[in-house]
Amino acid sequence: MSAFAPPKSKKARDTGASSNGNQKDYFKGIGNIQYKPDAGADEVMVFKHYNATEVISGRTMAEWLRFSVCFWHTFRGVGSDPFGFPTIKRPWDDGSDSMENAKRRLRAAFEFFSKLGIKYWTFHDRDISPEGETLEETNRNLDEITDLALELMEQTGVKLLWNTCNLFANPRYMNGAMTNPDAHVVAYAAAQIKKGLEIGKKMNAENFVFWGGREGYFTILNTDIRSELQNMANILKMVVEYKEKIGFKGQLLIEPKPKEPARHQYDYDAMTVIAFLRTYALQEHFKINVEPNHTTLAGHPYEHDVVMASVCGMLGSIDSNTGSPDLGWDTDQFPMDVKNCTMVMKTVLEQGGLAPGGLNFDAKVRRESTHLNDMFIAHIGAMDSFARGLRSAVKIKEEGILANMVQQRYASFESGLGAKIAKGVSSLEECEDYVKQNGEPELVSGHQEKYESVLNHYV
Ligand code: XLS
Ligand code: NI
Ligand code: NI
Repeated sequence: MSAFAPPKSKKARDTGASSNGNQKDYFKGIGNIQYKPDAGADEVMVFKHYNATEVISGRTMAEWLRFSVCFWHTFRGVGSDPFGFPTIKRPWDDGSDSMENAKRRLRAAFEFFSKLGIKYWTFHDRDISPEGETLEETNRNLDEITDLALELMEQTGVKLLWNTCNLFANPRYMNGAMTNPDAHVVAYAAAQIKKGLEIGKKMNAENFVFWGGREGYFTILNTDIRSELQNMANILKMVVEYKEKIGFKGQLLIEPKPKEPARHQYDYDAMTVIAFLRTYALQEHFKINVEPNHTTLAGHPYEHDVVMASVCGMLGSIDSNTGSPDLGWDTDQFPMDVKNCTMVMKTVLEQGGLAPGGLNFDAKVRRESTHLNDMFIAHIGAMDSFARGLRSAVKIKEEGILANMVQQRYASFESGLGAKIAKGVSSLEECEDYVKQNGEPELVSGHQEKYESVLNHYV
């Protein structure tokens, strides 16, 4: 993940921007993004579908969609990849890991959030604040930076959807964090998480995310899987205890991903995480943060994990991005496919909303998209795609045509033997008697193409 690459130089470069001023001039010439439904095809710095205050199906669009900007890609991404150096240079960023630079990045970020009209943000501890020589120094840096972040949150009204700990970039975590074979490293991860929860409480985070960056294995030969899973569960139990002890109210979330950076990651997909949580009796305390690019990496259709988590009552939040399924790695692109967005919003509507979760754009502009405007265009395009998805999903729900078709398909479970099977009160003997009396079942069409045509009507 290039966004986590350490800065090349520790020396400050003159950005021409003052480090302590409050002036909002990092995005000169760009005003607040307006809703302009009749804008032409080439007008891309306006919302054509997302109208934050418009009430639709009982809530404002902002309440249904709960969009969030992620700090790591949008304010730490530099466009480097395994084959090429950074392509993206921001005027406020001198490339150093000084506290002044960290503060400038924050000020630029909050100007961006405000102009975009986005209500939430997310960050890793290490994105916003540099690591020091010791844990104590690192934590002091984080205290100072989050003081400023809180001030900016109060000034702008932007809230924290979630924070998380970066437990994968530092070399100490090369063999894992909570699942490291060395207890010393596991203790370090636990200490970092303790601070993360305190920061979450201080900033009123609505959720707290665990993404198991290096929790997995490269070879089974050197790995005691049973002990690693047990240790991870034990640390997560400590998390639940400490969260209650300090009175942090955020929802705990686990974000599945099948691979990258580890060859196999324990939190493979939504159902794997749910099985893990149930095995270790943690299911009451955690929900799932689904990232569709990870879902497709796991070999599933785009909306699969969103649906599976929701069906299990475990869908907490969504890292709304997309990949290029033809590539097979985590490209973290902005979600621009209206049909995908419709399928996600259909599930969100069916479960009555996502709060306290949201739609976090864990997405980065392409390394070729180097213009400052591209940051806006990417977010606006994705917000508009989800707004269209919401509008279509509301129509699908209100007209009820798809729901009726599905209900018809399962009608045989509404009465007679079907109802007894559905309630779990039948037996193998009774089923055998039924078949003896009724013979061979008829073939009933699944009508897949009809369902697909009906969906196309709305999108
Ligand atoms: C990486 C993950 C990461 C998490 C937060 O692939 O998506 O960005 O969302 O650690
Ligand atoms: Ni993510
Ligand atoms: Ni990802």
